[in-house]
Amino acid sequence: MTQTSLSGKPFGRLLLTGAGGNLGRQLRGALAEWADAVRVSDITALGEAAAHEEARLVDLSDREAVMQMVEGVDAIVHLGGISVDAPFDDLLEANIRGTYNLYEAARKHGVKRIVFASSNHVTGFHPVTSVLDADAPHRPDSLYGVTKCFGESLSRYYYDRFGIETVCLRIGSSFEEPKNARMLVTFLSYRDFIELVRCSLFTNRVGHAIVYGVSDNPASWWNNTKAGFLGFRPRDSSAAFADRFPASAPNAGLADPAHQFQGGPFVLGEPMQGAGQ
Ligand code: NAI
Ligand code: 15L
Repeated sequence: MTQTSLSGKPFGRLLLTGAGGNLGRQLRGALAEWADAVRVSDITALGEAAAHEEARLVDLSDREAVMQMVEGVDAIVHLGGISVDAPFDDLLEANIRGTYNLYEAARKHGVKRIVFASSNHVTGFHPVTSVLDADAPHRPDSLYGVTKCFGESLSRYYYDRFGIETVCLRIGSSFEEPKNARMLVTFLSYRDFIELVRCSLFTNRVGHAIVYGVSDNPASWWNNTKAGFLGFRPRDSSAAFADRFPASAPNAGLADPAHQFQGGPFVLGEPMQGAGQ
């Protein structure tokens, strides 16, 4: 962890990509406590910048703009990109080229730690009867999931070759509340998400780590024992929402692929080549 703060905060400057999105908006407040300056970035409106924030409207696929955006930061929380399945050409620009641009910029500017928002969809074609850990093979359930596999592999390479540490967060379903029966298993509360990012930034040595981002739910498909060194202890649970989805327990309807595999409805998508196709 870099210690370049003038005020005693753990970081001098953090970069948050995807700051205008669902999770970025949740994290912005917490980052203020952790760094003197927070560079917030997105292609969408970022709202009013707080005194400690530096707002940058940057498309991750723009190599030169990303290079400038990364200059002078100590660590990066990379949430930016397309967060659902989408046409390949769009995913290629935002998630593949964009993540490559970010890691190259990190290498050139000497950034030592990145927290990468991966997804449970890197292993979405594992059956709901399996319990997975960090060593489970990739079984992406969509082109979107494939782009997150790329991010996990890219970050592995940048660690092995250049020593840039990454924690890959295989986030489950992080929203205000679970929206369906599947999310009773995959739910990650906003509070637990923020704590997971905090652990990922503050743990002394992380190397290249993989952790499932999930709250302490009654049922689980994921075992985080191998990421125990991060010290992540979820405090929330989907239990309080269980009575909202009584008819469809997570393992019900096993003939339907959307119930058979962990990725849920993502497993039923079809590859789209370009916008509108
Ligand atoms: P979101 O879609 O609300 O936010 C993503 C942000 O990235 C958006 O504000 C969007 O404008 C920005 N973005 C898209 N393309 C971009 C580009 N080319 N250049 C710059 N910015 C771009 O998604 P959310 O929920 O905030 O998720 C954040 C990250 O976490 C995403 O990478 C997503 O794939 C991942 N994730 C989220 C989960 C969840 O349940 N919220 C579950 C698993 C993964
Ligand atoms: C994801 O990767 C998506 O970003 C999010 O919108 C949800 O669909 C989530 O997975 C999920 O699996 O529920």
